Amino acid sequence: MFKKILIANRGEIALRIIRVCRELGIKSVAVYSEADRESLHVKFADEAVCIGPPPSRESYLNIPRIIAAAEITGAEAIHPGYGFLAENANFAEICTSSGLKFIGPSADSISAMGNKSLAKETMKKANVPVIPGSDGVVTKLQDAVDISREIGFPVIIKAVAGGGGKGMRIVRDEAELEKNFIMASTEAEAAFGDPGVYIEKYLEQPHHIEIQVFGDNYGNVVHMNERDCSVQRRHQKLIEESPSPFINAEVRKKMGEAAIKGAKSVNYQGAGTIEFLVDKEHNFYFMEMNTRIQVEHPVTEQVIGRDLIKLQIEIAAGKKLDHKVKNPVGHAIECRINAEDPSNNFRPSPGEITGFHLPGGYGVRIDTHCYAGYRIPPNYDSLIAKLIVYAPDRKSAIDKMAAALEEFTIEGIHTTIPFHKKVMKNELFRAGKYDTSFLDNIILTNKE
Ligand code: MV4
Repeated sequence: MFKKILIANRGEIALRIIRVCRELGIKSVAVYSEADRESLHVKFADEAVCIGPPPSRESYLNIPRIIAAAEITGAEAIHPGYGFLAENANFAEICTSSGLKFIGPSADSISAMGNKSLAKETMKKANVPVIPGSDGVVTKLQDAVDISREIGFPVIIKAVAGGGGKGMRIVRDEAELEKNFIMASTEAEAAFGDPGVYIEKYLEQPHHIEIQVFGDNYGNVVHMNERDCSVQRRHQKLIEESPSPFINAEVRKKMGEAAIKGAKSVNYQGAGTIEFLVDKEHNFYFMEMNTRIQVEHPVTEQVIGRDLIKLQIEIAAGKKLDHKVKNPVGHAIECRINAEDPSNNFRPSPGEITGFHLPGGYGVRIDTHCYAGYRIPPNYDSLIAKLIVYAPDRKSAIDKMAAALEEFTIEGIHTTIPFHKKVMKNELFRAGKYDTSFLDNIILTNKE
């Protein structure tokens, strides 16, 4: 096992990783920007190294400084968390060539999934269902026309270097195709430095359901069931739950098996997530693979009864997977508490937290790096806490979440707590009848 790990991240996930290190008797090294001097990850790590000024480019994305921090402190491995450098194949490669174990998949696996069109082809070859569309990148307008006619409108144009909803265009008829094709490619070039786009059939109001997978260094891959992440706003997830209220045991089994096939086909090591779009008839299609631990991993931990961060570290250290596929037990829901004002278009609301009271009790979990007197810097994402509840069934989990949200008090800034309280009371949500268009609809019908 490693003796010392550097955590190349901040916020709740840095703290979450530090806690596991302490449990395993591993020394932890925090890195921090000048904006994060007062952060708990700096306070609770065994050592901390300042790696630069507030902008991410100059600190949490500054590869030479992070590698230098690991070398100076004698760390043997780097945990990238999520965001920042977690899916940067170049960073994973540099860690390896510097003699540091990157806690995650190989640089090759990261690259293979980073190009969204290539990832789709890889999955198709592995017999994982994919959405009908172009074979790879489309460069000529005539090809775009031919493919769209063949699969039928509406179609969606996506950037190969995109992901997470960036640079997508929905095209409803042929007259709209030319202008959107050119704009999508131009935007992709500007945003990602790669003009490549691909085309697929546009599915109306799909469900976003993802499967957690884990691979070890010996060719073993397991899945850990699904998370339903359909409650999203502008491609930002707000609520996740496991199991999904939409799929049954048979669909779960098929999706899990497809995810394992997909992960095996790229010799996947460590924690990963295969995202699927699921239509009304429960047909599921590969969308993207995330080659990192995700924000919403706690809902999976609750229903399968395992610490996934601990498992990531153990697998990186060479341990064999001992996890067998098992059905979810109970029901877990996570609400993302962001420093945003839901009554003002979710506008960011950084600043000082003047009052802070956390809910608690049986089945209530909070992952947060915040405290009364903490100043949320404006430089990073707005996640301030994850409130996770666990109960025997979905209804009790929703009731527990509603009660916990009532008690959760954050003063001095705006948060998404009032938004979550509304969702927990919403009849469609309570009935489990929601898809990715859910928030568009409640904003229309719930005008206050
Ligand atoms: C789609 C789609 C419908 N059809 N692809 C959004 C995130 C990006 N990774 C892909 N996304 C979508 N791709 C086809 N062929 C609808 C979406 C989509 C969506 C997906 C998941 C969760 C929320 C969403 C909201 C709008 C659109």
